Amino acid sequence: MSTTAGVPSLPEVVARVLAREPRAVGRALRLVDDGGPASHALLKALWPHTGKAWVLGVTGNPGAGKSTLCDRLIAAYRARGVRVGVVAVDPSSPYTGGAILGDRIRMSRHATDDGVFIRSLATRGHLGGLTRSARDVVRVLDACGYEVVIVETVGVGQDELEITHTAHSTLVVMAPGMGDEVQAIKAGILECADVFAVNKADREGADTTVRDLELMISLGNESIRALSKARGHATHGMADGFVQPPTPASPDTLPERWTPPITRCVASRGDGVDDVVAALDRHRAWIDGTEAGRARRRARLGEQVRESLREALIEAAVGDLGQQLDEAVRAVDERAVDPYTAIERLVAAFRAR
Ligand SMILES: Nc1nc2c(ncn2[C@@H]2O[C@H](COP(=O)(O)OP(=O)(O)OP(=O)(O)O)[C@@H](O)[C@H]2O)c(=O)[nH]1
Ligand SMILES: [Mg+2]
Repeated sequence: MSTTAGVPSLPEVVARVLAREPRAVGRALRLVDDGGPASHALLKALWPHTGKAWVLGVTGNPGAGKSTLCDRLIAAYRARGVRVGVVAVDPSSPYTGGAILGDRIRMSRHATDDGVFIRSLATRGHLGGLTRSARDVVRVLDACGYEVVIVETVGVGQDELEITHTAHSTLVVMAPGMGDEVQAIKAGILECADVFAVNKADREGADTTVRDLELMISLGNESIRALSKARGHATHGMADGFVQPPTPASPDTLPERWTPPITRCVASRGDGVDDVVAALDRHRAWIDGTEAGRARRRARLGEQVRESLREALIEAAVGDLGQQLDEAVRAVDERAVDPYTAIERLVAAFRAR
């Protein structure tokens, strides 16, 4: 690896990133965000230094208080002396400066803390590649020695759901008084929730939201399995038994099966945040300390590998088949061939190369 015209070599870049030099980290993140061969070379070189971070997904409806709660979580982990990386996949997030002034002021206390690194990913311009980008950004932060990496996403859309597959634990933030919040959220998010936080508990309706969630968890077992199966997802709802009633367990014994606990908090005041942190600690212990937890971790890794493989295969096939692909589309359009035969031929042509 040679150094030409002031361009640092790969080992130099890696050394600077591992030393958490802010400019080097920023440049590395831009590189992996863009993707491509240079990014792969960097990610391969960083890989041996990854695997230490605990990745926490924070998701939920817009305005539920995700960023406010993240801010509290950062403070809680910093109080333990843990370095925290944050990836905010959310254009309206206070991290990006897009939202309320109060949030920006609150965030600034972390901006001056070199134990915290906050990166926002714009959802625009990422057609399909957002999941990959978020996953790779998480890996860079992991390699840099951020022991906790928080990924905040709005819980709508397939991309956002996929991003939660990157996480070891997923916190779903709900808020009362936003209409049909439980209904709106159940379809996709419920199946990936490890811990629920009913935020804005200072508002009317928090009890109802908690009750709705409890009911949904107790009734949801079968429907969640059916839903997951229909979508071909190996969610933990299937793998570990998303069951009710919750297994009572003393603080030092870990349950065989994980049932998402429902916590309440007022993130804006910091009330109840300790409970959220404790529930997350417990889930982390479960993931690391039980066979079911480890199986769940492997299942998510499997999903990530499949997602990456799908992307790589599509890219390779589109690149290799080029004109043949256009011809197949034309033939199907002219009804000269049925789409199934057309696909079979394309797959055969790709395999033969
Ligand atoms: N009353 C009340 N307001 C809160 C609480 N937590 C957050 N808020 C307010 O709710 C609004 C939205 O909070 P955010 O943290 O930006 O919510 P978010 O889920 O990150 O929002 P998006 O990223 O835009 O989806 C802000 O005005 C917060 O000050 C709470 O516990 N109680
Ligand atoms: Mg936000």
